[in-house]
Amino acid sequence: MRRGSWALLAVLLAAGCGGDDEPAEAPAVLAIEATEPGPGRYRLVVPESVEAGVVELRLRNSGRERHEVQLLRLDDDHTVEEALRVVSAEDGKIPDWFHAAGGVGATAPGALARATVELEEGRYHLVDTGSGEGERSFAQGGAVAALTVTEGDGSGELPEAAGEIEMQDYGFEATGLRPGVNTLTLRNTGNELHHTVVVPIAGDASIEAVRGFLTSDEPPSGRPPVDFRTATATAVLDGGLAQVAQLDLKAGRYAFVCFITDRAGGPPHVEKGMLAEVLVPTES
Ligand SMILES: [Cu+2]
Repeated sequence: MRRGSWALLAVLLAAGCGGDDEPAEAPAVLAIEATEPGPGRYRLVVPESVEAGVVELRLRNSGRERHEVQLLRLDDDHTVEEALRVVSAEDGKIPDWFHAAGGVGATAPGALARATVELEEGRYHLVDTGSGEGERSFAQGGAVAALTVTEGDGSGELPEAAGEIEMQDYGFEATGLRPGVNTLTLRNTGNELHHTVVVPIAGDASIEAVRGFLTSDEPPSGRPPVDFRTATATAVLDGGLAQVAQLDLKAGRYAFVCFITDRAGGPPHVEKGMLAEVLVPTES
């Protein structure tokens, strides 16, 4: 069949379906721009408020580095400076007033990335926890923005996604992954905070070699079994939360890893077994 007839078919289906149904309510859109106003200076530009409910985040990266956005909801009067100290703390403790509410993963310069989150009412901050080649995170360089989520009717649901990554205490279940840009539900069904760091496994290295590499204090010898240059990561989610995000994958073997700690502190979750080998099959 020629391409043209597929396009025609799509038009016919669109015209023929759903005539009697109300159009699905589109989620509110929160436009975010990551900018670099000067050397070592970073900004996130975002509206001051949005209504509670399902919100589509659209991150436009106007800078030259890869940028990402993590949403944090802070209870009481806790400040974003305190929150950034939690993120970089050595002891790994995560206080009860600190909530990770998802966000947009690392986005290439010039690109527009989307993610959909469910936001409850509260005081939020957007922070860019990436750091490029630098020592300081972009958030420490100024990429921080406050966001008030106001009372809303809480309506709407996360959009349907073709695949899912479930994060548990302490493991991953991935379904429906394919080569290309995947739209995925990211679901934290555990009690602790989790994210998914997606790292290609090098060559025919075993997942046990990856585990040894990631959990050993010894300096690595020889070729690393994973390639962090092409790694990507999802935003962090509190236990019980879900979001939809895009993940660009190639066919092949990946290690899914979580480096977050328990709220009580302790080792990163990879040391509690939160590491999985995931195969993205070649499209049949
Ligand atoms: Cu975790």
